[in-house]
Amino acid sequence: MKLNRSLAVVAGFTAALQLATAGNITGKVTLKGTPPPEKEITQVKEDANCGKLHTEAVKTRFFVVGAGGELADTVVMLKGITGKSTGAAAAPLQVDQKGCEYIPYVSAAQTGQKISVKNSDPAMHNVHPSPAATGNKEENRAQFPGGADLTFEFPTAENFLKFKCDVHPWMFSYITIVDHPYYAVTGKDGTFTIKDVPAGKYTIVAMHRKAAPTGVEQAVEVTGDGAKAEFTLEVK
Ligand SMILES: [Cu+2]
Repeated sequence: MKLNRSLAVVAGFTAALQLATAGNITGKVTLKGTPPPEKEITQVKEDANCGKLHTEAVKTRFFVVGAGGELADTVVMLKGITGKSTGAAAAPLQVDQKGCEYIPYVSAAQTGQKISVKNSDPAMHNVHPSPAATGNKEENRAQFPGGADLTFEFPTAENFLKFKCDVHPWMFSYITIVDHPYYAVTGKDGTFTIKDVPAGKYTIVAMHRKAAPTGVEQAVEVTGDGAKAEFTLEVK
């Protein structure tokens, strides 16, 4: 009887350890094919305030891709998880307006996480998130040079929520709102790391605004050693 109880305690402890196991999902997103050349945004140099902030032509940022096809600005996240946001406790996502462009162009935040928008320009901007999902509020807020950072947050998951500027019609930023912390956005080397994913089987999705706007999915199993996921997206 005593032995059985000890075994039960050991079994319970082992189960708790397994539950607590988590790992990182790492991987890379590669673009197959040659993307169309980026176009110059001629309005920038024609603008009295913004033109002088650049010495080189400002171009669209549809495909930020390396020599080996490494694809930036891809949102990679676990699918089908809701109500797990830790956004309220997370550090704000920082977005800047510099040279009359939003930086970053593509990013992601959690539901309830603060999104802090800065104006580093000697020009006025008008920060205008225009969400599509129910519950996410459209706002339109002027921001003068040297003005305080503006803060936004959204309660509903939404892919590529568009921020625009009503003063400069070429300015866009796309922020994907996720209802859990298991996401990442690829950098210029195409890689991503989704940290501390509890062990288990998931569907992981990679979304790129031009190459995979509705996402490409694959199955992934996370163990204590983590998991790997490689994506190849095609130019459409
Ligand atoms: Cu602007």
